[in-house]
Amino acid sequence: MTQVITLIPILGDQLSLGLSSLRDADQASVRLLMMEVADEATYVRHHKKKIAYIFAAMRHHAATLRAGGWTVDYITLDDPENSGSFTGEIARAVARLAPERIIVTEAGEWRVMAMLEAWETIFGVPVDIRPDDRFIASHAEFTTWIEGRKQLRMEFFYREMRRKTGLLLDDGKPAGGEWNYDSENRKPARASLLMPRPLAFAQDDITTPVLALVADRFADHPGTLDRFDYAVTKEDALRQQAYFLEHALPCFGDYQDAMLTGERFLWHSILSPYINSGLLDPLALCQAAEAEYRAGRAPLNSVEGFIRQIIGWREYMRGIYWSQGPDYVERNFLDAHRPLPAFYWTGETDMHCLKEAIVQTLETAHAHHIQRLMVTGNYALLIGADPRQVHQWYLEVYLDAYEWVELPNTLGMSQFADGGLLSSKPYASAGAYINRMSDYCRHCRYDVKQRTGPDSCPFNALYWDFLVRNEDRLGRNQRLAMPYRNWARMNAGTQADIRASAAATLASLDAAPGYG
Ligand code: FAD
Ligand code: DLZ
Ligand code: SF4
Repeated sequence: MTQVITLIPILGDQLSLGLSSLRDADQASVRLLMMEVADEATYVRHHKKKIAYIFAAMRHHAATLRAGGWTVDYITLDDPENSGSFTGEIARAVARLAPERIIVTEAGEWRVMAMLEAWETIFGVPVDIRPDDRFIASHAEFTTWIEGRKQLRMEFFYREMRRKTGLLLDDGKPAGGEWNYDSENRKPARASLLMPRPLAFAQDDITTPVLALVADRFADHPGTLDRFDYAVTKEDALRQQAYFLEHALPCFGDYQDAMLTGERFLWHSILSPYINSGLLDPLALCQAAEAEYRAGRAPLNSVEGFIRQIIGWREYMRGIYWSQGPDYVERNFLDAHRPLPAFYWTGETDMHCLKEAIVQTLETAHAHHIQRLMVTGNYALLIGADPRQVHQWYLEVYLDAYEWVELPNTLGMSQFADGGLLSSKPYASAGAYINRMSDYCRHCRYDVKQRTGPDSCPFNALYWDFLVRNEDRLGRNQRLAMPYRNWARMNAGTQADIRASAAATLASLDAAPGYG
């Protein structure tokens, strides 16, 4: 029997064959270790579909690795010996195999990185923690980029990433003459028979037992397992990628910010779960999107917009997460402390926009960006919800949620809890924005045109109340000068009515039990 000298743990979001820890490894003397562990499934109460997705994708990936010649120790959640934690499983593997060293690709969050960094001391075995080069910018590159900048703006970072990757460049200049076509990407959508729907993948004999296991062990977690049809292999994720490029990318730009009743996916790609867990390669995906533009099959505003989300926003969020340190999660610039309302876990609310976003989240573990930012995020911001609870909710309920990407999006972009590191003003809006970008208000029991009273859209009074409540912190923000001026122009009676309406909404939230 060959002496095992190298142990390589592969975490649940490291499902890529080109992973840095596997590079140059000698298959004959390496043991791979994959672990389904209770601690990772329960440190927050992940959506049932999210746990099922991760376990099913991990099991399929283990099969692929074995077929490729690797020896894999795969620890299932129901293994009676399962210790329940990454470190417990490394302890068992070290006892079983006596490895001479451990090689691991860095983890995607501070909490797990701290575990990896402790292994060398705990086990007395050298641990080589390698960079995760599935990302385009290294930690060092991002740190260099932020050094000396007073204001961080994604747009400038994005241009660097365009230059680094060569994406959409013609002789070093941006294709079409502009770096960014966002102004063309704000059309509201109409229900269309031609709207693409993401592909639905059948469950196989690896996925079916995972669903039974999750149903049994995580019955009290949010969400449903009904109609689990996500891809759980690289091949199927590539099928969804090809489907998106052909059918949805051409309209992606135009309708990027649109929302429609009953339309859960619109022209979005639904690829984030696959990119984030490693089944899809972000750079190869962007190159494939560029090829659609070069071949004349997709317009520039769509392709540039899509590529910007991935090499711009996605990389930028990761850079912010690691550059701000583990205490970033503690920030609460607006000193907000209200519990997140219980309806975030049930969808039981008369506010149609929130109901649509939350019910689809519980059913599919997915919502698109504008639903996350301008519906659920906006409402949480306006009522003064505790950003840490908001963060926990987003981390729990979305299939694509890993802390490195979820936290800056939620705490920074959506809740303004970092005081403006990520966005120059809060993404706060009254009902008019939702009305402009969706058909939600037409189906709602509230009237988006009314500012006060029992039938008024709650977003309206809450919006003004949010500004007034936070005037100390936001009143000097130049980008909010106009709304503050508009507030000052209202007569005292109108102001009092608005504040009373908001107070009634907030009091009703405080009277209902929040989620414990
Ligand atoms: P598309 O609209 O098709 O976009 C293409 C790709 O661009 C996505 O797959 C994703 O990889 C990337 N992308 C787009 N916007 C962002 C962004 N703001 N940050 C990072 N990548 C982006 N995205 C996550 O991947 N995980 C999260 O946990 C997450 N949490 C979020 C929380 C909040 C409050 C908000 C406002 C946004 C969050 N996002 C998160 C960003 C975005 O909503 C999702 O990436 C997107 O909805 C995924 O669906 P899609 O694949 O159809 O995206
Ligand atoms: C999110 C998650 C869940 C639910 N379960 C596991 C698991 O059992 N095993 C595993 O290796 N990873 C899991 N993950 C992902 C990790 O919690 C973590 O997010 C990543 O390893 C990044 O640090
Ligand atoms: Fe949402 Fe207000 Fe429109 Fe109702 S009226 S859907 S609560 S924005």
